[in-house]
Amino acid sequence: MGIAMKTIIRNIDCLVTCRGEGVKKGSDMMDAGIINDGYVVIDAGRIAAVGEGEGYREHLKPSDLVIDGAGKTVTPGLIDGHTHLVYAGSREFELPLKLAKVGYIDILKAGGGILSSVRDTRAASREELVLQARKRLDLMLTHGTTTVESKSGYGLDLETEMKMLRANRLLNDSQPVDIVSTFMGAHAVPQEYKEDREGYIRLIVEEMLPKVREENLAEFADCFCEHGVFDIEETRRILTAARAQGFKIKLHADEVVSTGGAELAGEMKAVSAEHLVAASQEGMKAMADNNVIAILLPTTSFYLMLEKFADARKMIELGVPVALATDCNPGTSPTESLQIVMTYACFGLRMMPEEIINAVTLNAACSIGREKEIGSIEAGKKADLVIFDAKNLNYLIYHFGVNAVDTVIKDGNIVVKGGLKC
Ligand code: IZC
Ligand code: ZN
Repeated sequence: MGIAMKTIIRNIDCLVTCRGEGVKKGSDMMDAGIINDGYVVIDAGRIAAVGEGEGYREHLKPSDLVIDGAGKTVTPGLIDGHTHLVYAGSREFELPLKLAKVGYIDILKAGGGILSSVRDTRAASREELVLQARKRLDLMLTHGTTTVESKSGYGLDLETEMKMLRANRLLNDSQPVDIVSTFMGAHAVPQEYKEDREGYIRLIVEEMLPKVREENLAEFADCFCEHGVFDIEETRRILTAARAQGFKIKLHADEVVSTGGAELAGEMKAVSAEHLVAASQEGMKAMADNNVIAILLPTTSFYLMLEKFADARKMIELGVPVALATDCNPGTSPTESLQIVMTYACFGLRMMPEEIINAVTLNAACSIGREKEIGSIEAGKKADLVIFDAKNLNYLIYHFGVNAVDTVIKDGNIVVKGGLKC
């Protein structure tokens, strides 16, 4: 990619800066730092200045690229803090089972669900995985996502987990979207260890974690803490070992039933707990007390046909910082679009547009430890921005099911124009 041109976006009807000191919670989530008639100056891949009205003129040189923001909403590049980006195959054949009300965990227990994706992913080469994931990243980018967290966990053996994490690294180095890598060998117990859970946990703790660390292939470790998957004791053990080996901690907690995952996230001072549809109030309080970020995944609740969504209003009331993500995966949320998630967050989680945009930008950046570099439009940060064809923030969430992206700027370069990848 060439040297980024100095660029000025001016006359922006709705400039949503999401500026702020660190993670936002409580009523601060309503502050999206909106500037009407705003401008942004981008230089050498960074944001050089942000302001209002004609103030951009003092920065303007004849050689600058000038973009007109009339009728547009400009936001920080969207950040997808929870995905299972790298996998082979798909699970559309599970649709009739879902409609027959066979539960997600029951499908898994019968050797389907995650284990079906494990079979496909083990059988695929690293090149095939990269090719398929790159298509998803292209879609993410054209839908406004500029940074994505990507979990392993469809290998459940050393070789395939490493293959997935190496795919993350190759992808990070070969296309515009930045990837933050999470090791999730504790996504399920593989078939061959069905009668020997202890053996699988030891494999994770004694072989997989050290090898992933040695090759520096993941920053975070995650565990699917759920009834019928890994229980609280097993999760505590796996994540304690991960932390001791230098990983930052995340957990899939209370997705279907409450097992005390949110409480454990608080106890362990995890960076984030994710899903939380069935989280207890005590769990939410433990998260608030320990500043654990809730990553909510409303399209997954929709797709699992759960009776309810996570209680975002209660979490915000209790002071839990909330982020939102797609959960992009082949089983429970096959979508690349954070825009869809934003609409579901509004109608399913009853979050306000300002809370929602903070949740897919600054708070999402905090959930992956990148808040110093990305997540808001502030001088000094990376120039990752989206220009939406929406006259204001509410409109962006109200008009749904289609892609509102006009332009995406990544590291100061225009990478999507007129909704199409450049
Ligand atoms: O493949 O089912 N919840 N893991 C935990 C998933 C959803 C992904 C999957
Ligand atoms: Zn997940």
